Amino acid sequence: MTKTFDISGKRVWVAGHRGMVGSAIVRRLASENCTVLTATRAELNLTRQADVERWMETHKPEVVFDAAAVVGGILANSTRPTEFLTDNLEIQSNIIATAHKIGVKKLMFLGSSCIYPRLAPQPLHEDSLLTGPLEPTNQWYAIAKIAGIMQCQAYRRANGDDFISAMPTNLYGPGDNFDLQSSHVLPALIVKAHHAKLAGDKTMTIWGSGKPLREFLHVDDLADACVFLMKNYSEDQHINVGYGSDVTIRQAAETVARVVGFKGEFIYDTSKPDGTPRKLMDCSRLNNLGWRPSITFEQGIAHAYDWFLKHAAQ
Ligand code: GFB
Repeated sequence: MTKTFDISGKRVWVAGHRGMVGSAIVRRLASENCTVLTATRAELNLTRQADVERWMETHKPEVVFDAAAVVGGILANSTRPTEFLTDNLEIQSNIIATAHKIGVKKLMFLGSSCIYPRLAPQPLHEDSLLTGPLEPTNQWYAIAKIAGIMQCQAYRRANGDDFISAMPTNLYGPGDNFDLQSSHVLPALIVKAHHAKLAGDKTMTIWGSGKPLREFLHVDDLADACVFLMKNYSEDQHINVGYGSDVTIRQAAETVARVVGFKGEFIYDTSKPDGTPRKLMDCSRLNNLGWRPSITFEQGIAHAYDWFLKHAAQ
């Protein structure tokens, strides 16, 4: 059952506001009549429970968007398991448990499409959670995110707390990480195509076979969906947030190359992992509530490239 939640006049904490998702939520909240709270890393170490309790007890958020997490692409996920598991478990558990303790009125926990089994039926329906083995390259992150969903459900069931979970598909946009070792695929392709174009290179390298399928959502669409769900969704089950269609990595690279103006060939480095073959989300539950994305993939890539040129290009 859904019910409307009013955020106007409330103190809204965006945990993780320096990240791509958190900063997009802060931008989106500028058009809502609420007080946005943020804490820098220097002010608050989210892995320390006592610090999180102290900060939340002092600042008294009434609404929380939990967008704070250690995130990264396929290589970072598979090579830094302790950060992706332990740090994320600590951060989310501290925030969610303290939100319960201080009586936060509503909390949204943000996860990822990697929570679903590697070979779950496509498109991925929310009911597929915990029906099979995870994709090994991101199992640490996935387990942390699954624990976050369960923690919200536990507080809801035991105490009636209005804690919800939203699971976005692969995201991109302003504020993305453009470091080639730790980034996701789209920012990496933007960097590679940009530098190849400037250097006059005839080729650029793509990891893996280019065949995996990925669904990409612009982070400003995600932020809009998060505010929409905060107002309109109040259920135990997590809810998918996606774009609605997917492309192969090769097609994504072609779009990036077109936008950036790289005209050479792609070389596939198959020593790098492909990861999960496909993770297109079934967003019928979200769509039936009345939300749809508004930024096309090509528009979104042009926007992301423009942001990269202004803020991250070297
Ligand atoms: O975006 P990505 O790193 O993560 O990689 P996942 C997506 C696909 O793009 C993989 C290929 O098949 C990569 O091999 N790819 C091609 C590249 N070239 C590149 C490149 O230069 N850099 C990168 N990074 N990939 C992540 C999970 O999985 O998705 C996280 O690791 C999270 O846990 C996130 O769930 C949304 O889509 O495979």
